[in-house]
Amino acid sequence: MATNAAVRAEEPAKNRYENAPKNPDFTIDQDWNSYSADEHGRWDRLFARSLKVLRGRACADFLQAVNTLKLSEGGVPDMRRLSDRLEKITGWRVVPVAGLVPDDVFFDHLANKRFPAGAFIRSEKEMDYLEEPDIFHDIFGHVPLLANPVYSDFIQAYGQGGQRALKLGRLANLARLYWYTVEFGLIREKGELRIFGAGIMSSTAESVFALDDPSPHRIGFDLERVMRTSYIIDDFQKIYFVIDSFEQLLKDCYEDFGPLYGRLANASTIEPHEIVPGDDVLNRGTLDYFKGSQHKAAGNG
Ligand code: HBI
Ligand code: FE
Repeated sequence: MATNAAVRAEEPAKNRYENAPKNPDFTIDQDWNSYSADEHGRWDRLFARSLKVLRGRACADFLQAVNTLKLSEGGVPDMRRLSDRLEKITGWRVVPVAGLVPDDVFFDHLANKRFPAGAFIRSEKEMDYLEEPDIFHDIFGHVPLLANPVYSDFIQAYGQGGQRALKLGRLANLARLYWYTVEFGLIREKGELRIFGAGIMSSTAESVFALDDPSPHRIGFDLERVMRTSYIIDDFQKIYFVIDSFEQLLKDCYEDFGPLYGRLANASTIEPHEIVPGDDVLNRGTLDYFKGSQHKAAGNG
């Protein structure tokens, strides 16, 4: 009978940065030299596996930025060196954190063009699914599009909007906007659907499901409709929203959210399986995937 210590010793540390000393803004030292060959190798396998699926599925800006930012140079990226490249393009930097940080801290970083990225990399048994965003989800999924000036302005505006939404008690509505665009958004590109959301980008299974599977709804983006729509966090999405361009997304979100928040206070929540009058329906999903009793979770994979 293995003792607890022996069992614990077998369990790889879930997140070896969990107890790293934190600065007041929750940033930590990435300590890039501490990554093991195993961890570098895992990044390379995740990277290669995702790129194989994403050619023809990810939006052009994403694929171009992966090269511009030299994410393909191999191994876990050194956030300082990556930030030096990114900063020259859009003024953004990537800052290491141990994991999720408090909302107000997160928004303050985004409002100041700093993207917080988890420093830990998922364990071998979490290759296809993990709860918390790890360095692969945050850097491979989120960072490339920060090299796009219009999109990175949207993320900065989201940070500023987040600080205001916290004060107005409307965070749940704003988090839905983030969820259905930054995490799970699709974009029309030369008449085809392409991926831009990081949650899809960093999950090979969802990269296929979101574009090809007949199960989910695919609806044209509408700001108020998105902010009324609840979401599920531990499986594929039942509904994906499609934007025409990052310019359209930024323009739609430049309005003063005050009156919008007023209308949302009296608006009912729309469930993700619903299609409602006024929806620009690109695909009325069969929802078959969600009828099966056992379907795999997608998470921040
Ligand atoms: N912290 N590190 C990190 N990454 C996130 O994506 C994140 C966070 N804290 C809060 C948060 N996201 C969301 O709750 C807000 O977007 C609402
Ligand atoms: Fe994310």
